Amino acid sequence: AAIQNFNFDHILLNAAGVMCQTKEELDTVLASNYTGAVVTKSATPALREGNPTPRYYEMAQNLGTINSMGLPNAGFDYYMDYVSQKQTNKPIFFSIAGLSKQDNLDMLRQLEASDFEGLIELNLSCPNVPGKPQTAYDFEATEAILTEAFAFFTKPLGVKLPPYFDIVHFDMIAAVLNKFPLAFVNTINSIGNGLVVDPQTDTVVIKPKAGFGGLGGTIVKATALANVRALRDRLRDDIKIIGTGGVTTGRDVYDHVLCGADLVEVGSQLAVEGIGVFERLENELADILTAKGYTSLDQVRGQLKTIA
Ligand code: RRO
Repeated sequence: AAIQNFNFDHILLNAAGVMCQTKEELDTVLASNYTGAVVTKSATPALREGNPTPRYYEMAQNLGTINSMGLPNAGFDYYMDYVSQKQTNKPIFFSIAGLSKQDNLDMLRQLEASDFEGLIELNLSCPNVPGKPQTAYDFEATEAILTEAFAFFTKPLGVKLPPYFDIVHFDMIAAVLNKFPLAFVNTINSIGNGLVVDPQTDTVVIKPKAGFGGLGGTIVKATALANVRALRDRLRDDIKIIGTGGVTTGRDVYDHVLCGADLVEVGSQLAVEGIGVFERLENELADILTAKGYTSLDQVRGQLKTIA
């Protein structure tokens, strides 16, 4: 797969937030023989500790995860230092998630002026910072920040989107995104503000926001596929799609590609299973392709059938 001039030798990588907060974790993802790239934890201008713990929980039977991490990260300079000293053949996605438009524009200016030669992912969809709504649910605010960003930004830029749940909203976000020279969109971030109950104790399972948090894993797969498919149908061909959400098996990777994903990210299942997940998923995917007689994922991409 490719995004602009970047080639990816493997379709899988981590989703932002998972195994990417420290340099050691980023090295682990980069060192895997089964990852095509790495994405850094969404950065804010200054280091953040994030929300109080417990702030992450894995549901029984691998149904999924709920988190309200609250954007814990080592700060913009830490990740800039990491990418500037790193020697690697794999593309790096530098994720940023400012708490204001100004923070995002400041970080974009620094990235533009830097020697960083990778891709930039602007996270417009963090659901977990109290008092800060998910920007990409505000179509005017999304258009405003992209307008200001592309007035000076020339490096390959994409956006991380929240899930949408209405056909009109798919139309509206696509109409905004198609106005800009985006390299990619990444869909979906967690389904914001779910709530999980512990049946033994009748309590919520995470502390921040009285138990509300972003959902990931198995239970979000159908929503993720719908968003990948809906955006592939609506966005310009040159805007590539990273499919994220609900990937626990090779079949899930295959389904994302069927719906139009160019690359596929693993979040919850990477947290649950560890770095070995990439080898397992790639092998499971290869077995499916072999069984179906395909020699390349290019034969699968976007080929989802509908019922006449
Ligand atoms: O750190 C988080 O709480 C977080 C972020 Br920034 C995000 O974009 N998505 C998510 O599920 N958690």
